[in-house]
Amino acid sequence: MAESITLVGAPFSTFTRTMRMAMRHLKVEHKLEKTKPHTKVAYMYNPFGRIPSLIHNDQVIFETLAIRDYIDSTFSNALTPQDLNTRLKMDQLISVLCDYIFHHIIFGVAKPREHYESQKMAESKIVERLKTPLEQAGKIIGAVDSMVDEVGSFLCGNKLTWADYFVYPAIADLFSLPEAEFFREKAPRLAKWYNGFREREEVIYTYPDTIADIRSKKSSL
Ligand SMILES: N[C@@H](CCC(=O)N[C@@H](CS)C(=O)NCC(=O)O)C(=O)O
Repeated sequence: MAESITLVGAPFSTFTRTMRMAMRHLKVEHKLEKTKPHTKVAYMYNPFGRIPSLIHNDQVIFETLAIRDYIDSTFSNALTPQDLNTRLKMDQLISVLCDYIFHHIIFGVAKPREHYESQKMAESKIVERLKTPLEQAGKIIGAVDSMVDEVGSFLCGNKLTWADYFVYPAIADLFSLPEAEFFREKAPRLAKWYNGFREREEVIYTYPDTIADIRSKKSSL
């Protein structure tokens, strides 16, 4: 029987993009069933209505950490380092992304900015409202930066790992905000890594319809 592999998610979703990039890099052929969070389709595969979910033949896997484990165990574990110290660094970065980066930077700055812009709030007022959350976000991104290896092209040094695919989509979206320069200054190692990583084929392939892409189209109008 031919393999059937479907990722259920949306191009703008950072966690969906993580999986799309990783599977493309690992040459796991799959189709993308496009759905937003909290649709009927999203709830069919995830009791919380979140995305992404992975469907492999009759098996449904939701939550990206479980999807990562499934890909490692079923298709290829090339993105998980065998060396304990590199693996610990990778897991710490993924955990930091799912917690601090999401809570304090995405939900603290990026989403409120999106909301204020959709309400046509004046830019000066947005800047004023974001002042305190941005200070907090600056501390967080600075702390993340200190975790990035100084040598090598990847977050964990010379080894491409899951951490690169987890962290990249959120950073790419953050670097598309008017606050990008502030973030780059607070996180020079992340900025350097981002500048190299953004040229990769799987990164370019998954760029259309991301938040960064949508914002770049808006600003060129
Ligand atoms: N813990 C979930 C997080 C997934 C997640 O939050 N996905 C976002 C899209 S990137 C979503 O579905 N958001 C809808 C919401 O926050 O209610 C996982 O690892 O899969």
